[in-house]
Amino acid sequence: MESVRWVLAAAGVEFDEEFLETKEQLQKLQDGNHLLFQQVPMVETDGMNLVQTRSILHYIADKHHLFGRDLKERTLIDINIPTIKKFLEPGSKKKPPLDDIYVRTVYNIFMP
Ligand SMILES: N[C@@H](CCC(=O)N[C@@H](CS)C(=O)NCC(=O)O)C(=O)O
Repeated sequence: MESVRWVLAAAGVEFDEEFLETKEQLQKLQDGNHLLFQQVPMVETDGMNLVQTRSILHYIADKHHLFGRDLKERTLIDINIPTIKKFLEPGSKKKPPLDDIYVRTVYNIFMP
């Protein structure tokens, strides 16, 4: 979910967050048919209940022109999303290996 907050912030979109703190809150969403696969995160936007983190990221980034100018850029971004999620998200338990070329590549792309 952190990555969804990031892309919303990068896009300058203001949003309200609802944190689920009890099983009953999740159950209520599931029972109300709000979640396509019965899982969160879910983002309500443009009349849709978007689920699946990567799809949410794609939608918001594409809508706000943050998802590359062409197919090559989009693919580069797409390739790097799992690495960003794994290593760079706050709270991530995995730390980037010092000499990992993959991680350096991501840093160079997003933090040149
Ligand atoms: N593939 C989903 C996975 C989402 C997921 O694992 N959600 C967990 C919470 S972090 C969930 O809703 N668990 C409740 C359940 O499966 O009943 C995504 O990428 O968003």
